[in-house]
Amino acid sequence: MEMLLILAVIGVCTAQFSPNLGFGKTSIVHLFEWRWEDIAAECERYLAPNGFGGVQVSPPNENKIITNPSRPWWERYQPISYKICSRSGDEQQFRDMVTRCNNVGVHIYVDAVINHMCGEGLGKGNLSTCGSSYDTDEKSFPAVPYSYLDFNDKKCTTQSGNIENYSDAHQVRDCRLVSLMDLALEKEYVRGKIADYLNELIDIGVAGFRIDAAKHMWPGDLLAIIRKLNNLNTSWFPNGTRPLIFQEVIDLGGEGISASEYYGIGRITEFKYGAKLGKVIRKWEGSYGSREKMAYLKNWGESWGLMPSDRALVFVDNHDNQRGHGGGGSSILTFWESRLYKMAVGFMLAHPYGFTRVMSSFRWTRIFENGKDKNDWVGPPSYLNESTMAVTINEDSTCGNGWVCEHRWRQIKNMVIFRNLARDQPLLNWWDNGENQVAFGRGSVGFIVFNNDDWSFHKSLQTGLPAGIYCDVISGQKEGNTCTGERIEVNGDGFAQFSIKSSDEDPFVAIHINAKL
Ligand code: QV4
Ligand code: CA
Repeated sequence: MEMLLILAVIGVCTAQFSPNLGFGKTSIVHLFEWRWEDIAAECERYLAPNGFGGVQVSPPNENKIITNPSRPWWERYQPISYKICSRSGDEQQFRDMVTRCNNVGVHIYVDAVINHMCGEGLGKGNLSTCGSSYDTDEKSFPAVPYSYLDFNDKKCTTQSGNIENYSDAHQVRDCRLVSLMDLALEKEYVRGKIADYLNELIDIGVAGFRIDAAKHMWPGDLLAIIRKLNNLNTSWFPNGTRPLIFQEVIDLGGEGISASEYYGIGRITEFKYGAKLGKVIRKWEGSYGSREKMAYLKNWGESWGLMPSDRALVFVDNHDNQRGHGGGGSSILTFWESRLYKMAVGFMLAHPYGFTRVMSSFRWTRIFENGKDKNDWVGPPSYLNESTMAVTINEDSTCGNGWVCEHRWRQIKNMVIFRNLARDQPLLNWWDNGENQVAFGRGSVGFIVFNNDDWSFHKSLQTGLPAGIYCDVISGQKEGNTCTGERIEVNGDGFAQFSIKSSDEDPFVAIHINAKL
């Protein structure tokens, strides 16, 4: 009896680390700022057929409409209520998206903004995405409702009321993040309102949550909220399935709060991953003063100071650090530097460490002044009436209307498939030249080779794969029984000859058993 009880408790506690992906799936994609109706269509026409397991969606709840600057993407991080009503669509459209995506085995993960409401000092009004009123002077959000009793101001001791010093854990949790009105999460009432919101989403069919600004919440408060959450909707998930929780804690070291404080609650966004991998692919100086090189990736993972793999949600860039917000710094690679970016995403998807998230962005006009992008606020492509533009699909399967759709880039899409095939396979047959030419395999299902040096690569390597002719899924892909890219012949002993010029458009090659001709 006692044993059963212990097992039951452990079951409840560990389940929120599971990605809750359909069988054989390994990755999700962040469709940043997409409309619900476009996501629904994308699940059916592209994500399901190409092995994507899920979508992280932008915050679905009602937010403050910001007019200065005009409709920045970041207005969605300023909640006014928990009504499902945003620039991405209304509740009906959200429900339709979740249903249609779940029905094709692609799950939805919601960005949950629960640490705060909108910025202070906005006064009184109803300029919100659903027209709900707010009064920041009275600290009142009637559509929840929250009143002045539900905010943290009494606990915060800084002069400004804002976080001033990130080495003081009390400030970081009890004061305002960039003036955003900080909720008193120790209050049962506040916890209940948040849990009601998240439970409504769970009942609609979502599979988990990104917890925005988790570093700014006491782990105990957050855990208390997570414990109130329902199991997932049994129309699509097995009985007793807990929602996946991944917490946004930016821990690059050297602050008062460490990501490890949150290991017990769920997974955590590993910001060191993209920062360090960016340095390696750029061949910048590393922590020890010498130039980083890909050969050092031989022990990539925990040995690099990354958190335990089963706690990590990993990504090359996210919606913040691709435009200079949040953590990571200048080493972060994005679609703007597509050649290096594809290598970084390719490496991430081939390597067994962590649970992987692919970024999918919109384009904006960058204006750099003193190294900072003045247009870092610019919102999604939009029509004159300020509504978000539809994602159109071009004949070559790229996206129109300013949507970048990195997840549709052949190299990235094919590596998502590679990762699915390799999911239970160990990293084997590592090879490197001591510089920036590296190769490794995943069991006997896949093999990848990179040449990030300034000279040609020409070598025979042990792939671990069965003999045959394979199609490189980076320079092309297998279509029917033909290969639109380079062919690689694996001999009976597992060896294959690889040639990669440093001038190649994509200086890497990947083969896997499903790309055998
Ligand atoms: C400004 C000043 C304040 C001042 C205030 C009032 O900075 O000092 O008191 O005006 O005059 C926007 C503006 C910001 C403004 C604030 C409040 O950019 O200048 O404050 O609104 O009006 C996003 C954006 C923020 C944006 C916020 C709310 O990145 O720029 O702030 O949305 O609209 C840390 C955290 C981490 C966080 C990261 C960005 O530890 O949790 O910073 N990341 C998440 C999200 C991120 C989001 C938030 C948290 C907040 O990923 O997108 O911030 O929900 O590292
Ligand atoms: Ca807080």
